Amino acid sequence: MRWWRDAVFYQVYVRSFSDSDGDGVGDLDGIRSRLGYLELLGVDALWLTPFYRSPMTDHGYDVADPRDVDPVFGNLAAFDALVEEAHRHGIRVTIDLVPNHSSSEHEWFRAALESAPGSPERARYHFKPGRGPDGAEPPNNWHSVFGGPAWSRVPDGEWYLHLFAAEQPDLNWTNPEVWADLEKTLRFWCDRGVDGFRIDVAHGMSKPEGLPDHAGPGAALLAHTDDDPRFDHEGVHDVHRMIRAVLDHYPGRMAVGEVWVRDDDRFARYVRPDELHLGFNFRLVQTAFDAAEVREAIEHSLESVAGVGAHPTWTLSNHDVSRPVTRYGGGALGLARARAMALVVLALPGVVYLYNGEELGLPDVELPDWALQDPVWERSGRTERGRDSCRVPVPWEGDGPGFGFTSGEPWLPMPDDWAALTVAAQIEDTDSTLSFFRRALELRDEHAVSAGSGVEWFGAPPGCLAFRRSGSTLVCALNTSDEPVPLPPGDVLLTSGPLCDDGRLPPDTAAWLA
Ligand code: TEU
Repeated sequence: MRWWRDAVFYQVYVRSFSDSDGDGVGDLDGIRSRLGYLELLGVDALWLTPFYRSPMTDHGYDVADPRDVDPVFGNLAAFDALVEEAHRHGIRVTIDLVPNHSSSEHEWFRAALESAPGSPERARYHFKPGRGPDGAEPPNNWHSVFGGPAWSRVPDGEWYLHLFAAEQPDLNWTNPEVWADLEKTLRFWCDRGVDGFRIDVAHGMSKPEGLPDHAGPGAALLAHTDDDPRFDHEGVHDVHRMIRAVLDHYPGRMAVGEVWVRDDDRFARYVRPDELHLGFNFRLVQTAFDAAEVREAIEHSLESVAGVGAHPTWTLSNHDVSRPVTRYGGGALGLARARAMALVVLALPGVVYLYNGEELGLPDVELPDWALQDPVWERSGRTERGRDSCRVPVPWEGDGPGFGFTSGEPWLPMPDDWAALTVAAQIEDTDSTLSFFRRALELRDEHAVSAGSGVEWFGAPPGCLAFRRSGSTLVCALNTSDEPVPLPPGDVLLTSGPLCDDGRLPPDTAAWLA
């Protein structure tokens, strides 16, 4: 049963979605209380970011116990209640797994620190002696994705590897116990009724033997280049085959990988028939609002996954990247473009992931220094502001400070002027971004779902594109040029903004026709 094939997933950044107990942090009961809203919005499934026991250095992506709920988010009973009630609303629940690393508070890492170099406790991580006199230099030149060296030293002089924060030691995927533990975690949550998993850093885990230096010019960069020895190592595909084999025992379960691999053909290897069901395509997150670039990104992405018989997965935003409204220029212009691009991705064949707040047209928030919490801020020596600005809590109703998200102080400050962006302010307004998304999801169900996996492109004026998903009646046209253009033939079903008086499609606008 491949329910996920044309599904619209909704990413819940648990910390920022809905707080039931007034501590300023979102939680599982908070999500449960909003299921009616999610059903109304029309999404098929949720992706919950990590809610496991964690010291929260990286807000849950530092997992101390992958089979328990952190008290700030609730408990296992609250999780079970959420899954059960979500299913009653016809919404599936998928959760986030973090197999590349654990928290430094995980019992394994604590045991490693208490054990001697060369011990089995240390063998679950990457501990190594340093280089240079007294081993005072890190074992290789790798950098952490968050900035600074990827190694930290422990009191006995050994170093351990962490591709992210020092509180996120990388697990050693040559160690059988590490494999067995992930398998146990997969089964634990499948047995509790989850419908699938998002695999964090799905291009990580396996490392090249001997952990050789990074040779290329990318050594000091945060971005992953194709020759980066830290990621996309051949051995990772065995991990995905193991994940797939476990899931195949449970009918209807799926896994989507967070695969930041630029080369389309290398990316497609993650979604081969015996590996992950889906892989996020991040090309559109990195593409400007430009029809030619958008079309190229779509064509390449479709081609690469079709080559392995897989299904594409589109997204415009998540908790790691600037929100589309801001990325596309901010203000009214950015919002118009974000809405237009939403119509493009929702008309494509494949799966779409929305990020909470995208349906409200939320922008990034410029936060004061004192409010910043992302470890990127400190680790980069306060040169990179990090990802907090796209993680500000969802405004539900009324006014600040909590806008119905919390009765207390939200964990990140919410802007004073968000009253017009709340769910309550938008839900009855037929012109709102929320109503626009609801209508788009409804029409997608009627016209585009279960159609073919290809795209037919139509001729379009410069700066524009027009396509139809094969087998579907729905045509999508996008105008990224400076001039109004004629619409393709057909009845207009929905537009991302008003059409010109003469019926043409204005700049920064998309339309669906049938
Ligand atoms: O992100 C992995 C990752 O590679 C990102 O850091 C990405 O390169 C960057 O954010 C792009 O701007 C995942 C999670 O999504 C992220 O929130 C975690 O911090 C990270 O893993 C570590 O678990």
